[in-house]
Amino acid sequence: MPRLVVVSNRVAIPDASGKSSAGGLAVALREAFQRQEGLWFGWSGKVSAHPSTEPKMTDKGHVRYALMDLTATDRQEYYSGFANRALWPVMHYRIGLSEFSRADYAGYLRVNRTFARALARLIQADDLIWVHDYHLIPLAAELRVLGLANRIGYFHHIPWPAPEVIGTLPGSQDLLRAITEYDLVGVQTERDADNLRRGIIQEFDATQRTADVIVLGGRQTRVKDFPIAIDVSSFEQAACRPARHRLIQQTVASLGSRSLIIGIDRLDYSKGIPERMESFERFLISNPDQRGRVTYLQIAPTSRSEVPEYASLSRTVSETLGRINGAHGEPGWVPIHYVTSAYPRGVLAGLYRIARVGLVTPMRDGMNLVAKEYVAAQDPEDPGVLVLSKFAGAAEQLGGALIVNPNDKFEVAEAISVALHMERSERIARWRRMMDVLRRYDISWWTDAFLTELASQRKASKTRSPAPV
Ligand code: GDG
Repeated sequence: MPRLVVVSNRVAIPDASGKSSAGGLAVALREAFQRQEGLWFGWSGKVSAHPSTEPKMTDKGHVRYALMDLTATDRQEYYSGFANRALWPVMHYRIGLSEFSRADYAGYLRVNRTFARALARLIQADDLIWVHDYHLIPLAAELRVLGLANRIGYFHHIPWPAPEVIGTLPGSQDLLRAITEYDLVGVQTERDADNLRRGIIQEFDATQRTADVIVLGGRQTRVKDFPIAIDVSSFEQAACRPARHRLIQQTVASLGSRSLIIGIDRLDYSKGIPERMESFERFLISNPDQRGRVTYLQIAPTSRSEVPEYASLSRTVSETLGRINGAHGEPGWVPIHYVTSAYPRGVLAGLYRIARVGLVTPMRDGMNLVAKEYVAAQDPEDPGVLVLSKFAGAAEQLGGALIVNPNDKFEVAEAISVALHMERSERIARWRRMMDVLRRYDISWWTDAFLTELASQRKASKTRSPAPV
């Protein structure tokens, strides 16, 4: 079995107990790494004045971790600048928020090149290389320049927008070409796959060999949807455990007979948090009988606070929250509870379970794992209702949710009302439909499907010499 080499912007090294504190990718890859020997390469998250060009190696279990530090300038240009201020907004259809700078773009390319040079020295001929996320799109092209013919796959965790949207970003043509240096490109939905294939075909003289395969300059790239999943059984179990945590006990006590509506998101403008608060306000205005009978808890751990658009979002959320609570609250009832700290996964699972409504209304989202976690955590005998944005990738799979347009506050408000009044039999039927999908396509399915497809790609017989991006 070939060795698995994972590359991601941030790397989660398990702690002394063997557990990784980070969720997401670490959970997803745990199983794959148990089956095959592996290397995980990426940024340590640390900044250093004179970072080594050699990664720092740490062995844990079957996995070797290879970590690179960045300079403060690299971090600013590659991570905060191009990846998070230029690429992220465009990928989420927020062209107006995208701040392109040539210096940032040069920094993004420079870090990808530095990473490629450090990584290439660690690669063996048969390794399967799996790169993750928008920070590292040019990595395969840089590895090919160094002569690597390995099978290289890329998974894009966020949406891939329509060609006319990605085309607004300076440098997007280079990125589209660079992406064709991968053998397999995984995206979250069929819509993303279609956008990316059309983008490549429109921009270059590329041909479409089959529904999934694009050929450019004699090299073929398969572009396919692999909707990311969750570890369903571990979420079910976590949600069943007695609620020992102080926050769950306090929440249950403070709720009394009130229904709980929950939202959990990184504090990011793609998640639609102020818009959701305003939809909840619309619900209160349209349903005066519900005043004092529902509480909306929004957990939104701060993220990317060094990026100005995120600082501005934080202010907008605080203002919206203050205005709504001031206008509608009463002594003894605060309509919206808002916390910005992060909580352990077990606590989140417990909160999902006691929430009557899961309110997941991003303006645009690659998948949205919170939607899936909410469903997995429900009590099968008395499940809550998921209200889900049509612009979350998860909406393609979770047809049992109440699907809404997050731009329409009246529609979201109406869905909240329908969810709160839904009969138990309908809640169960909808929940079962969604659980069937989650169980069939769980996290093991996701890693297996991607890696099996990557392993079945023909190894490049020659490396075309791509123009370095
Ligand atoms: C990107 C894409 C795609 C949240 N608060 C806490 C906490 N979380 C966890 C959730 C969930 C994860 O963070 C968030 O995942 P999402 O999928 O909702 O969103 P992004 O972070 O934007 O992730 C997204 C994903 O990649 C995977 O491909 O679905 O579309 O944007 O697991 O539970 N976890 C803990 N404490 C918190 O307070 N422990």
